[in-house]
Amino acid sequence: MFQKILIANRGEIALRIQRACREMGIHTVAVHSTADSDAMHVRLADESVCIGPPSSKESYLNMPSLISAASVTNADAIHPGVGFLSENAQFAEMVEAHGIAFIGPSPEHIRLMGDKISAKNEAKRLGLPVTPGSAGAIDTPEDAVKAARTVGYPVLIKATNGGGGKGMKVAQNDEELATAYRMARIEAKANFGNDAVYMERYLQQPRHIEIQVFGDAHGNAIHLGERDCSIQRRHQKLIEESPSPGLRPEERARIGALAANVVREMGYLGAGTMEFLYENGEFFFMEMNTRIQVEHPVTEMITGVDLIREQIRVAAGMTLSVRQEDIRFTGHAIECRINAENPESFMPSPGLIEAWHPPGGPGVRVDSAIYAGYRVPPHYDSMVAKLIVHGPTRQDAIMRMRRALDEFVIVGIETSLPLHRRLLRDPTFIDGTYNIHWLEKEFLSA
Ligand code: MV4
Repeated sequence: MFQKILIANRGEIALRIQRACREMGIHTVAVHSTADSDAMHVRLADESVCIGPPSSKESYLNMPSLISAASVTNADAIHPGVGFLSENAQFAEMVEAHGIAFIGPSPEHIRLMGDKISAKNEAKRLGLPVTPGSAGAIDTPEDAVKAARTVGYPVLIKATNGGGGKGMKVAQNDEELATAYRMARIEAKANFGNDAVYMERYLQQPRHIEIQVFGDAHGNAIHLGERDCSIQRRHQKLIEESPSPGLRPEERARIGALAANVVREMGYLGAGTMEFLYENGEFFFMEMNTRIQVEHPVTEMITGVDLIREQIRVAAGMTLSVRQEDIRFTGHAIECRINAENPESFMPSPGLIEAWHPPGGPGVRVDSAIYAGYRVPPHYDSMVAKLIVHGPTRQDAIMRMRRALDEFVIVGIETSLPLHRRLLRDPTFIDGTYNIHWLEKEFLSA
């Protein structure tokens, strides 16, 4: 097992990883920008190294700085956390080349899944249902029209190296397709430095359902059920829950088994998430994230499995500590992401935390790196806390979340707490019939 892990991240996920390390008897190294000298992840680590100025590009994304920090502290592994370099194949390669373990899948698997066309082809080859679409990249407007004949309108043009919805364009007919195709290529080039695009059938009212998967280096592969992440605005998730209120247990078992089989066939190592669109009882694979995700706590709450601990174990060559048949899905969990932002305009609201009183009590978990007197810096993601609740039923979890949101006091900055308090009282949220468009098209525009 590793002696010392460098955590190449900040905020609540850096604390989450430190906690797992401490419970495993592993020393931790924090890294931080000059804007984060007072951050909780620095205070709680065994050691810390300043890796650069405030801008992420020069600090948390600075590969040579991170490798040097690991070398001078004698760290034997690096955990990349979420965001930043967590899905950067080149970084994973560089870490390994320095004789340091990268806590994540192989660079080859990161690369394979980073290209959305190769990810989809691999998923299809290994038995997952995929969205009907073009066989590969579409190189000319004429080929786009041809592809649309077989795919069927409405169609969606997506960037091969895309993510976060950037460079996606819908077209209802040949005329719209000409514009959509051109625009998608321009946006893809601008955002991802690569103008390759492909086409899919556009699903109009799907839910976003993702399956947590895990593999070890001994041929074991498991799934840990789904998370419903349909409540999102501009591709930023606000609420995640498990189980999905739109899924039957047989459907979970079926798609979960298919997802775990892909992991086994690929020889995939570590945590992964397979994202699907779900519509009219059908799943369509979209992409695979090759990292731990922000919303992993909802899965931990219903399965009792410590996902960060499993990541560390399998990266060190140990087996997964649970087999599929040991995994029980118990009760219901909901996570609300609390951001430092105006609850109506969604404008960031960094600044001094004057008072901080997180909720507690049965079935309540708060993952946060905030404290009273802390100044939320303007340079990074605006999420300041994840509030996660667990209860025997979805109804219990909703009542518990309402109670916890009402207890939560954050003074000094604007937060999304008031928005979540309204959401947890909305009839459509309560009946669980929402889809990916509900928040923006109905809740926020009402
Ligand atoms: C889609 C889709 C409908 N049909 N693909 C958005 C982000 C990117 N990862 C994939 N996305 C979508 N792909 C087909 N064929 C609708 C979306 C989409 C979406 C997906 C998940 C969560 C929220 C979303 C919001 C808008 C569009």
